[in-house]
Amino acid sequence: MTPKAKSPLQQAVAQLHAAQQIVVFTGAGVSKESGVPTFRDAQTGLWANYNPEDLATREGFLRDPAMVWSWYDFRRNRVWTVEPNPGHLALVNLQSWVEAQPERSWTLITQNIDNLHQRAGSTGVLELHGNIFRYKCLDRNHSVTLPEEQTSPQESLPPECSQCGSWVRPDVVWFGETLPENILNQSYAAAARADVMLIVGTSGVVYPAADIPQEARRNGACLIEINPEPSALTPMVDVFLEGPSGTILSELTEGVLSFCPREG
Ligand code: BJW
Repeated sequence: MTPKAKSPLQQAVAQLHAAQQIVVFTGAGVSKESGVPTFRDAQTGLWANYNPEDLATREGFLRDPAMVWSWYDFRRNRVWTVEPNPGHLALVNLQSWVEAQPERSWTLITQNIDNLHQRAGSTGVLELHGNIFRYKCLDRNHSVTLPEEQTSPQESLPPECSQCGSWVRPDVVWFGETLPENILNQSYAAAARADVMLIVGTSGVVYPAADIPQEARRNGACLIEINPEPSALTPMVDVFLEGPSGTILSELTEGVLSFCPREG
């Protein structure tokens, strides 16, 4: 009797179980089931007529600082009030399993600025595009601390830096800006030594972040992708797990933790 072909999920479980260096690369889709719209989801409400790619720039901020500040205010409040979802939690369980075994290593790289991986319990997260809960000033990158409750009920101008007087902005990476060098270097290094890279919920269109899975591929890693739809990275992956990451990551983690090599 010929053995039954493995499903994509079984293939992914077996690859993860065999891997020593496991790297996860996430995008906005991993937070979708928490109620956070993805970056390229249609804008709603006040910002329905704006392209997010025009707002997430220095030029957009200088053109209309009050509007861009309140866009971030709105998004910060939204992510503050939501909870990590089963996908974030599954990654925490997978990290614990990996780190309980000295021969294995774990790196979680995220493009997300929403802090949800950390709130779920992930540690050592490499944030490529910054964090919406941190602030710096526009001209000199002075780090700025603001009260947690920083919501302006209506559009209002951003605060000014107490050291240089320039606008305060979120400490995120806008288009045309360079990514934090040490985080980018650590991400490339992790990608280069990965045995398996798990790519979750990203369109894979924003660079240089989207080059990180490609670095893993160039160095021989097995790429496993989770997404309800094909992305720009799908043509290069080994295993495509189609569906929402909350469900698929839970199944994948359960599979890895209960994997029996003789049956797999
Ligand atoms: C689900 C799901 C579920 C749905 N479960 N999944 C090379 C080629 C072309 C262009 C460039 C290039 N190099 C540089 C550029 C320019 C530019 C760029 O990439 N542009 C492209 C858009 C064409 N890059 C830059 O400007 C970067 N800087 C740079 O290169 O500096 C060097 C330089 C400096 C000066 C001059 C020249 C060069 C900076 C990029 C910064 C990106 N920042 C943002 C905004 C952060 C702040 C904010 O949020 O406001 O980061 S843009 C935005 O995109 C955000 C995200 O992190 C990033 C990636 O988006 P992501 O996560 O993939 O989200 P989506 O919405 O695109 O996709 C969601 C996915 O989820 C989809 O696939 C869904 O199917 C899926 N999904 N439900 C799982 N339940």
